[in-house]
Amino acid sequence: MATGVPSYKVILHGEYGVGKSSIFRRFMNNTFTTATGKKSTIGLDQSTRTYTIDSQDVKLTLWDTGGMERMSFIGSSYYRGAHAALLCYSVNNRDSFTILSQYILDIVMNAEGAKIFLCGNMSDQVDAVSESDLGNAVTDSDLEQFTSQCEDVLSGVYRVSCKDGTGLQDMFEDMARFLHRNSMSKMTLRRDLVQPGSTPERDEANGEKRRCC
Ligand SMILES: Nc1nc2c(ncn2[C@@H]2O[C@H](COP(=O)(O)OP(=O)(O)OP(=O)(O)O)[C@@H](O)[C@H]2O)c(=O)[nH]1
Ligand SMILES: [Mg+2]
Repeated sequence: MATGVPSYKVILHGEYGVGKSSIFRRFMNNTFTTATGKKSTIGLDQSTRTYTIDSQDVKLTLWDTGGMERMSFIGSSYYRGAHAALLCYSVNNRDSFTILSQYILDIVMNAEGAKIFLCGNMSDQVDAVSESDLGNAVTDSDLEQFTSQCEDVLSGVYRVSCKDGTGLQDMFEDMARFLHRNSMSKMTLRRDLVQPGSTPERDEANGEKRRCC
């Protein structure tokens, strides 16, 4: 059995300009900048933080790319081994929201088995204005409709603001908790299936022992 601190890879995904790199920066060193970081739009960034979940240290590694995941040469390493995707949109931009189903398909096709967390960023821009001035914003009923349609696909739904920091740190910790508990429950299930002293099933076709992985 592998030893060491459990580690979970989470990739950022979503339309250009929704705040993926800003989320990454909040994760990395809890900062915010209004300047679009050139570096993050041309390459891959990754940062790791440790959380204590159920009295155990757990590592979360967040990966960011400025839309380069759409290019196949970076795509495979970006998606490879991802335990989860943080699918981002801007609550102030309906287009970034209506395109989410395409991104979900993309994740399902490229990062098989990855959990999907939904993150509506830029809540500061919407919370500050009245209902009648919402304009291009994503409404609560838009979100409710979408999340009920995708209930089975989404492992968590968050609303954050990178500008004022609302919801970010809780979101990261919640993802770490979800991924770790999910992994632990899978291990328990596996242990329950292979009872000590039991004989692994034989392949009926050739009488050989079946490989488990
Ligand atoms: N008001 C406000 N602005 C934000 C927030 N998050 C990000 N921004 C701004 O939105 C712009 C785009 O943010 P980025 O983090 O570069 O977005 P991105 O998704 O990484 O963009 P690409 O890498 O080009 O896909 C920047 O000018 C940020 O300062 C937020 O929560 N509130
Ligand atoms: Mg970026």
